[in-house]
Amino acid sequence: MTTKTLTLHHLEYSQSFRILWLLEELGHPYELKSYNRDPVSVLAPAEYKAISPIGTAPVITHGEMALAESSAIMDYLADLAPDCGLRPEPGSPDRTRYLFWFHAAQGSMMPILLMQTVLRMTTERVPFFLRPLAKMITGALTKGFIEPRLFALLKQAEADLAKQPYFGGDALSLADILIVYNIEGAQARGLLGAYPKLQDWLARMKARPAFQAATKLDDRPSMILPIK
Ligand SMILES: N[C@@H](CCC(=O)N[C@@H](CS)C(=O)NCC(=O)O)C(=O)O
Repeated sequence: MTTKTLTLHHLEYSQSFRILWLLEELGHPYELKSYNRDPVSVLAPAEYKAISPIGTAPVITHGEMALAESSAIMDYLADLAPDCGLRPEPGSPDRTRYLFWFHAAQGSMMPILLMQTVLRMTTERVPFFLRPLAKMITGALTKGFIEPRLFALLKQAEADLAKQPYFGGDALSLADILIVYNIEGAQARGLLGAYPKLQDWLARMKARPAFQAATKLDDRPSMILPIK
């Protein structure tokens, strides 16, 4: 019987860092292929888009199968290691909290952070004479929509981390590994000042040997694309 090769196609400065971290936590054998972003578009290069079903990072291949979408990849990898303990069991006390944060990370928080980035980049790119108008519109969207939702999530995270040390409860779970990109992104935007529990959580995650091994393989100062 031939064993299928599991490959993480890792894009620099991207959400695929969290899959790298997960693979290091699992200790599951895998092959790593790293790709740089296109220097002009800053998007994934054409060779990456040819592998990923929807052209985005992360993507894994396992034999003939290619799977994109961070949370789907995480569940797929956890299915390969059913005893990994990274998903609180149905009926266990941490289950609901785990489900909430695993889904809120991608379903609520990530779109807001992405919207903020897109608005910032759009404002920077419009012709200078339109910039005051662009700033007015993005400012209104930021104050009226982005900030209230983002701060509600950060506030809830802070309150939950005051009760239990991990997003999924008493132990590390996929929720922590998934949300790290969001929390690191919030820190890069200077938004964690009022949230000491979140700062402490981030420091604890970064101190984990598997996180450090992933950082070494990634060979970048951060998983977040530097803000110019
Ligand atoms: N919801 C998707 C989002 C993927 C996504 O937007 N990835 C970004 C990297 S952080 C990307 O692929 N950017 C490069 C591109 O769009 O070409 C996931 O979690 O996998």
